Amino acid sequence: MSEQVTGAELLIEALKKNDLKNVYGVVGIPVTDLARMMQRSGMRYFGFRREDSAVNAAAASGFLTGKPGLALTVSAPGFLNGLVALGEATKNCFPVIMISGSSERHIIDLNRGDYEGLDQYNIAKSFCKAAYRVDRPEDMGLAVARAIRSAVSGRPGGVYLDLPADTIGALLDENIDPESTLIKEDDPAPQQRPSVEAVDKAVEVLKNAKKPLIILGKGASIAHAENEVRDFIETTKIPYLPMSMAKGLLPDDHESCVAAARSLSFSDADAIMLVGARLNWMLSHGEKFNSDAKLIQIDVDANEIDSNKKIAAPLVGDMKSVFNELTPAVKKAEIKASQDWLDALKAKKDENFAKMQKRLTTPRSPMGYYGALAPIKELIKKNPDTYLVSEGANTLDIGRNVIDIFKPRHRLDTGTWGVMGVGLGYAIGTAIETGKKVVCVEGDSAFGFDGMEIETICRLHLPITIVVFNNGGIYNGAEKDPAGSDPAPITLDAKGRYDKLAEAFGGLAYNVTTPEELDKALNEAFDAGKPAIINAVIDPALGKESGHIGNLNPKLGIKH
Ligand code: ADP
Ligand code: TZD
Ligand code: MG
Repeated sequence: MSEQVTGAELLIEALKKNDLKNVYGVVGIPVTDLARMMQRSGMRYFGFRREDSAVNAAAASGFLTGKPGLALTVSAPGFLNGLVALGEATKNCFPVIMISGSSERHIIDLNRGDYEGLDQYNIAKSFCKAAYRVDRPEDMGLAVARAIRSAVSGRPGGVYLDLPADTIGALLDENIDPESTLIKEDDPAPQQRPSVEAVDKAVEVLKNAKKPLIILGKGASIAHAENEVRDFIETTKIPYLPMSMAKGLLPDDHESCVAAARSLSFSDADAIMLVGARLNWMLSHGEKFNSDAKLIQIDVDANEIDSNKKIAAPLVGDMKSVFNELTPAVKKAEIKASQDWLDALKAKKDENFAKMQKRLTTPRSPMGYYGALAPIKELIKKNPDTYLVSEGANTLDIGRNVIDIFKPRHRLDTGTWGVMGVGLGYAIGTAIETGKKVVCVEGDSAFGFDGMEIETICRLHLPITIVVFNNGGIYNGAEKDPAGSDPAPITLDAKGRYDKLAEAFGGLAYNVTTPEELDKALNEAFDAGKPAIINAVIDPALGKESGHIGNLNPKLGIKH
């Protein structure tokens, strides 16, 4: 660093010192030069079309690498565009730091009216795990250290870092050694071991169980605990159900996976072990479990325990440490799932597999969801290193059941907040961080939220194949307004050619109407490793209201 350094230089040096080198953002006043300087200093800066996509890319990076992803936005509107994604990352427990340029405090605090002026710092607080504002250049190193530790320790999440324009440009006092202001974080997410009593209690519950079940949540993926989880499951033979972003921790075709016997396992299990999975809406707050089932919960956040149901045996600690204590204890207690229970689940699984196979292979015209998903399922099976990103309602829900995942953290989707418009940002972050191919399965509505990121994908030459399930609507596309001639609230353009967007930016474009055409286009685009959009025409009459969660709609008694 030169003798007198700016806040911008100190920020960059602090990030680099902590091995944070990729930044996803959108520039403008007051961060354009900052982004240039990042790039010139050896960091990689990736420019997006909207801030939520940039923050989503950074969040995907956090999920995949375990280090906080970095996003950069301009003030007020850019900040607000990014805030949904920051909120979502926080809900998802993905570590990410959103850095936004902001106005000078003396203008904001007296509400004097600034270009893109907003009290960002105070607004951000309720949408993230922690928010920090840096008022002096000498605090830049401290701010980055605090942001990193907040993002990754305990339950990971989103952190907001507010950079007023005057701090970015401020010069460090020449009497302060710049290097002395920087901090390299050492062990930012320290182990948290469960107590011996907690482990004993969990073993006791498992010992008394006749029909134990494990629900694997994305907390286990975030913790990179695949080896520990596998050891536990293969030791005890306890059947498990993966939540969507826990798919692939163990391959979905593992003999202990009972995803295809979900209802039976919920209704019959007498002990359920939640492994990094909250009892939130995704698990119907535990209401569908056998009401006598005893619950065990592994979570790094003690506050999660008893949040919806009484937890008989809480195991509070980080996932790896918990299994390091629990697995030897269950080995010693010789805990094994009973063969009767496994046989009952296997019978149900076989029955449901047969039904699924029929759905996937029964020809129908126009093309349906299952017919369109079959070639994608095959492609991922043949190429298990491929990452799958998905969003939509029916597209997401049916796809989650159909497409098997074979490797940890190889599926990213709408997540805990159910947000549309995450797909392309996640796909871009994933392709950049892993260097691997990504298939992005998008409902036509979902794609509309962030579709312009196809320009980003093409500009960066990323190997992302987007398949748009075009059924002409939010949920479906066949509805008419019975009282007039305006399109119905759920209607979109079923004849729209989403593939043409790829063509506009030099990507590959396909329009397909049958599973065979989709298979051919998908494999061609995938093999080419180039940006591609496949417009997959799906029967507009198909698609249930709200996919698999239509029960959450208030009942207003209208016909549709
Ligand atoms: P899913 O949606 O897959 O059911 P959730 O997002 O609801 O999963 O739950 C993830 C849980 O995992 C959160 O409660 C979070 O606190 C927990 N978690 C995150 N990281 C770890 C970790 N390293 N060790 C243990 N628990 C973790
Ligand atoms: N806005 C945002 C940001 N997130 C949302 N989840 C919604 C609106 C509401 N919504 C859903 O919950 S799913 C969905 C919307 C708009 C799109 C469903 O249509 P699709 O998928 O075309 O993506 P299918 O296959 O037609 O069901
Ligand atoms: Mg649709």
